[in-house]
Amino acid sequence: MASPAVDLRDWIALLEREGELVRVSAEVDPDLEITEITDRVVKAGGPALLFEHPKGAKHPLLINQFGTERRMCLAFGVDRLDDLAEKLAEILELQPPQGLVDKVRSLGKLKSIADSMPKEVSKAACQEIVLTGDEVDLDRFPIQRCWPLDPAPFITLPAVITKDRETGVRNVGMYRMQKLDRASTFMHWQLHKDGRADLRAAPDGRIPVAVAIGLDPVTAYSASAPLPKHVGELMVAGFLKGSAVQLVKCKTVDLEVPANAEIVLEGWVSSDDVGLEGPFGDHTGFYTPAEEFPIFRISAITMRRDAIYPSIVVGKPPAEDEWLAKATERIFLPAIRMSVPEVVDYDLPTTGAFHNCVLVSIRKRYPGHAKKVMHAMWGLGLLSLTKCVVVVDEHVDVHDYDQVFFYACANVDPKRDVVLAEGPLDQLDHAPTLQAYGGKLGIDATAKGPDEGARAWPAEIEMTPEIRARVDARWAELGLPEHAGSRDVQNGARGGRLRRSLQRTRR
Ligand SMILES: Cc1cc2nc3c(=O)[nH]c(=O)nc-3n(C[C@H](O)[C@H](O)[C@H](O)COP(=O)(O)O)c2cc1C
Ligand SMILES: [Mn+2]
Repeated sequence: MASPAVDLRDWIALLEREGELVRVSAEVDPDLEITEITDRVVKAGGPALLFEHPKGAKHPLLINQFGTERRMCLAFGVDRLDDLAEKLAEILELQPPQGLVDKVRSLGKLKSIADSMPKEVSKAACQEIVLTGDEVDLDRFPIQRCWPLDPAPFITLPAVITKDRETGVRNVGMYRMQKLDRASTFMHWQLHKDGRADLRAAPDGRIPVAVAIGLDPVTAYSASAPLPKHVGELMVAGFLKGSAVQLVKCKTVDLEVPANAEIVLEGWVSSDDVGLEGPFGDHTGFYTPAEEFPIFRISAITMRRDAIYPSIVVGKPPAEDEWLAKATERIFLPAIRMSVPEVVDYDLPTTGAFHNCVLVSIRKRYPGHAKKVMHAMWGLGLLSLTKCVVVVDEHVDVHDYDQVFFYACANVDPKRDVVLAEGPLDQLDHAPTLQAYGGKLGIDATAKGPDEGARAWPAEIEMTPEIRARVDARWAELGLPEHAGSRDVQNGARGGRLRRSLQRTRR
């Protein structure tokens, strides 16, 4: 596998070499039309699209760069997304070294962390062109109006950079930005997000903000990663890329931005400069209603010559953001295991819009263990917003939704095994009675015994390994269809798309 792309252009070239990109030279309208074209291509598992002539704009638009597992793996330079988890697990589980060989190996790992810290450079491609004052003009970019009830165009793939006044820790978050006019947008950082916390903590209620648009795919991904507030996204991006993110000082605000960005917006956000943002056709599959958010006043636009503007459309799943979320699911598994080591694996179904449902398999050891894990999930980072947690035993493949459904039905006495709780919910969820707060459902679909109030648990039906091996060996001779002989056909489960494609490793 090649190492990850160094910038967006390098990434586009890689996609093109791999047959993963189609250039569209016909003029298309960023107002709704690009959404309709892209949504069809995304849902068909099609290629990234480079719209070379978006109507009314001076820059081309890249979309669907993340839309398949293969492209996501190309982005990270891995064969499987699980390889990323293994890389992180090595660091997280670093033990005191035993012998000399062990010591040398640990030093190598520590060095790779040290080398991951962002580095400052003095000259950057993202500042080849600098526009200030009246020259600041968002109209030059093909900003998409994504869905019919959206009131305006939205910048959908930004990396929004702020700093914690107290600790100096830099935050990078992906928060959509509704265009207000040539030189201002809204800043949609939600209740539970770090960018918003940085504004809340500013003594004078005003902070500088820089927005990097058009990054290499790993750095762009890192803006969407739900890291603890004190962990820098750019350090993680550097670690995942295997080379430090290079930063350059902004021209009009006291912040640094990735030097390789195509476009940078610099400016200010104040807590008393707000307005009604939205509605917006969101990843929930519904329009999130208009709500008050702060306004971002742009003091400068800096960019590369011939800057390329990247975008993404969220909507009814599956959409392009599916694979950004799947990368997060895989990358965070070792971190979850640090706090909840009994977790074997977990899955956030795309159709559950990620925060609606978590399926988790555990090594169950004591009465109430599944219920303990539900509460752990409801206490972990942004997983705390999860509405429904289904817990299954370690032998169940959580990526095979038919299997999970089988156990969630077969192993459950709703009176005994269902937990109803309350807690914080996603701000965008339209269903709860109150916004951002409401009910939670836990389903214990593990096997239970008398120590949990069940009767003696029956044995599950399984064929012996000897007979299985014999039939495997004889399949060809039987003259039956080849695919029916696959071991995947067990428990009545057909095996989900994800299971087939991701080929998990278990520990
Ligand atoms: C395409 C896309 C769009 C997103 N839009 C928003 C948004 O508008 N507001 C928001 O708060 N989070 C949004 N998110 C989720 C955040 O990027 C994510 O929660 C991230 O962890 C935020 O960074 P933070 O943890 O540093 O706050 C979006 C994620 C993706 C992939
Ligand atoms: Mn953060």
